[in-house]
Amino acid sequence: MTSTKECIELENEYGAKNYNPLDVVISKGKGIWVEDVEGNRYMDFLASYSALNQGHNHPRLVKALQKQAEKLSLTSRAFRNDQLPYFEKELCELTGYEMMLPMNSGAEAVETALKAARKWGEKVKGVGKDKGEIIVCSGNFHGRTITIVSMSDEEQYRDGFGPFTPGFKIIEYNNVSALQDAINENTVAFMVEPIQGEGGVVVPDDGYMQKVEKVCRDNNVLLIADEIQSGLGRTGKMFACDHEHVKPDMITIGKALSGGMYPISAVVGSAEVLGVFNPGDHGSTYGGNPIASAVGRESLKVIVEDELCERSAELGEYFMAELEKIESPYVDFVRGKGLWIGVVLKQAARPFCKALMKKGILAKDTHGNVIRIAPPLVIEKEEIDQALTAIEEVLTDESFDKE
Ligand code: IF1
Repeated sequence: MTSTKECIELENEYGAKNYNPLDVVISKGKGIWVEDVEGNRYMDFLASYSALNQGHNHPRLVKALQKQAEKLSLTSRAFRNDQLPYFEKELCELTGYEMMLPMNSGAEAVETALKAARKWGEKVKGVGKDKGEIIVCSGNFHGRTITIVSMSDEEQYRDGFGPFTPGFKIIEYNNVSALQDAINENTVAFMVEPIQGEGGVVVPDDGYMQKVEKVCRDNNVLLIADEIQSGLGRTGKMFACDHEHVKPDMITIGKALSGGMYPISAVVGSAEVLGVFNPGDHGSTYGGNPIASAVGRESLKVIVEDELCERSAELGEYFMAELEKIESPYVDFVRGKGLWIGVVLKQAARPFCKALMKKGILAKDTHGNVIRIAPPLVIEKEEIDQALTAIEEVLTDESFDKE
């Protein structure tokens, strides 16, 4: 019989060591709940980095996947399929953009946006050939391809992977004048996370995105929001940019675009920008395939019809207020938006995540000292209360070493 021990041993023997997961081997999921191979139940407070906003195995998504899989799985984009056109239309209508381009992983959506921005720079803005510059922020996380780690300032993500793609400038996050100062005649785009995930759920000052939008507009620089993690309800609005009524030139979307059912990503944007692509310029074998398109369509409907944005806003506010009431010697402060909360500790968060796991809550530390709390948006208030009891026990347990 499969056991936790056996699974861990097999991974240790055969798997590349690019992860160091908590030692829980999950075999089943439903809503916010997962079960390990020994039958222990846990609340999933990571939700696969917000891919599971709709919860594990949402029945409508399982059905959409099964139904399409029985009919047609892949055509490649050399031929057309009867799902992609509707996915394109529905995503554009939901987001208010003119065009979309489907890919698979988040990193591919980011690469797509970078390519569109560079090409727009050369062909529309009139920046010289190979001269386009793209500005990004310190502490960013946009994925792990060589080009994307070329824009990272996290040493571990880059170490050993050079030479890097040129043409990027890194400025301080949450600093509008740094953006103004970094722009020159070759700047084609500014790419930013409206809230930084990997950085530890870092929420910028109110008005930051609005000011950034104005600076970009005034300088004919594209604003690209990476909403792969922050989008699709996580922060209490469909997109984090909606909190400030900001409309970027492009948005990258991924993760919850399939509710965990399938790797699906997309870029949405104006016709002026995404219109730069001609046949043969860009693509992907699986991008926009019928299963992805069918699942993507249903995922969007679930977000709207299950009112996941509203739930995230309401329950997130409640959760954060209750977390703030916990008197813990270890907690520095709590921050976040919607059901995306960082409990910032004065010390390493991993031992606390391990203790939470023993109490049936799977959460992940980030940025060393932050406990990231981001459950599926289908969570019930009673489940939050149940979790709060466990979280309070852990955060007030005196047996942790104070560092
Ligand atoms: C891993 C972090 C989260 C993302 C944004 C693009 C991507 C991601 C804003 C790329 C991916 C993930 C991937 C996951 C860890 C993770 C992460 F801690 F590393 F930063 F979520 F906070 N833009 N985020 O957050 O999407 O290519 O992975 O589909 O294991 O690397 P992807």
